[in-house]
Amino acid sequence: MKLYSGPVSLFSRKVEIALHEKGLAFEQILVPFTQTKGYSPRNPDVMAINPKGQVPVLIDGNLSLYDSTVILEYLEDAYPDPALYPKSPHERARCRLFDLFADEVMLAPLRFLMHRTEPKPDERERWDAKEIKAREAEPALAGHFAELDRRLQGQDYFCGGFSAADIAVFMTVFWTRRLGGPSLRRHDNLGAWYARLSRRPAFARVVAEIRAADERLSAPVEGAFRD
Ligand SMILES: N[C@@H](CCC(=O)N[C@@H](CS)C(=O)NCC(=O)O)C(=O)O
Repeated sequence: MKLYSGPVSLFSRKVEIALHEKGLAFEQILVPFTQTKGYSPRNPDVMAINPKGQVPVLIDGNLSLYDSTVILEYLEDAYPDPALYPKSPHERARCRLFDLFADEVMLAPLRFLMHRTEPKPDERERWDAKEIKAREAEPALAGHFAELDRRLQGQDYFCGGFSAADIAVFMTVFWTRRLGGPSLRRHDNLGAWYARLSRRPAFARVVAEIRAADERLSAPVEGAFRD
């Protein structure tokens, strides 16, 4: 298998965690990325396979796929052991909703924090305007943390056992912390869950790779990973 990934691509790294959790070997192809120019120049294979031009892109034999959620669902069908989705249709659907909640609902406010890893522009006003929007988005993220904390009451994972829901939600919580967003303090269930996942080798490996990539590519973020 080949995975076109980005060094600090939330969705590519989500797929990498799933591949590691399933014990699947893959060739990682990191596409060019800088904080000033983004994904440029575009990788020609990614452009040919994904009409959106985005990573992740997975090639397995003669099958080419894009979109992290589609890829995770394919991996589950093709390589069911160990399972990353529950067995019952109800539980599987609930698990997919968590994935959608992380990738679409939480991502909406999270996008407003993304300038924080870019170098500060010369005109201070442009940065300040973005920061105003980021501060306005942070309460929504804090509200999502509170809701996730509530959903974890009395359980170790979001959908019974460990699942793809945990991978997707972890990525947005990790990204929020990476970008200096709301703290996990006062969310004991969510904090314990985050620590539990961070100890899994697949998560620890991918987190270490992202943090190493940030050292090379990203501006330091005030308040990142503070608590
Ligand atoms: N829904 C897609 C989102 C993929 C996505 O947004 N990829 C980003 C990197 S994390 C990208 O390639 N951005 C470049 C662009 O949008 O032009 C998925 O889950 O894979």
